[in-house]
Amino acid sequence: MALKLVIGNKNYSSWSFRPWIAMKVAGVAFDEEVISLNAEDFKPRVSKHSGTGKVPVLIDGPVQVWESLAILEYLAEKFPAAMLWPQDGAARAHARAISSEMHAGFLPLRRACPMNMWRPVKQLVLNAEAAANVARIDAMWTDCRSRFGSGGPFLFGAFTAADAMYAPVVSRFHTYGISASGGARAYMTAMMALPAWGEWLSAALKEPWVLAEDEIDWPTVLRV
Ligand SMILES: N[C@@H](CCC(=O)N[C@@H](CS)C(=O)NCC(=O)O)C(=O)O
Repeated sequence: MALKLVIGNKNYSSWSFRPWIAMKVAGVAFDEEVISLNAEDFKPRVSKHSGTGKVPVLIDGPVQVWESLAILEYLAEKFPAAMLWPQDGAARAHARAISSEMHAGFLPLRRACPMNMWRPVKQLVLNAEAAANVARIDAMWTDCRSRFGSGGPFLFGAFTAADAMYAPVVSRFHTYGISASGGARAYMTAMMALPAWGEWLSAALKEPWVLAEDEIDWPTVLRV
């Protein structure tokens, strides 16, 4: 039976984007079920698979996995050839640490800059807490690229779960015109050039659902 990933809107659902892009880049076949976060039946449909009532959820026969990072761990175990974590132990520990840091943190940035893939690039002046998050992420990306990135354009060279965890942050930096240093900017360019990125983006741009709380220009909705 095919794997199924239950996700929210491609335009807005940053947590959904993480396992989705990892599965696409890894070449894992799966069905997807997209449920708009504001659909009336969102909670009952998602709660059939996850007690949190949140997306994403991965369904693999009788196995149901929620929480984006747990889904990535499940995929890494089930598809070892995809090498979703770096092979080197030190690099793998680092990748897990920055992935956990993302999963647990950066709330000011997430609140100030909701993922919104159809918003045209337009600079936003950040508050001090969000700017501190940006500085930390820029330093982290630059450090990963210089220490572990020699084998490719991603944080640990080849694409890993850590890149999946930061994919929505790349999108936010891009959308809100956040300036990033040279290495971080090159990393963003590599991420946004992934065919999987383009596939997600073109589906996002066609979605009809508008969520006021994620539109920072509300009541104006800027769409490319
Ligand atoms: N920690 C969770 C966060 C999941 C989450 O907050 N998902 C949002 C969509 S991006 C959601 O389902 N929101 C709907 C709701 O809270 O009712 C994860 O990593 O998967």
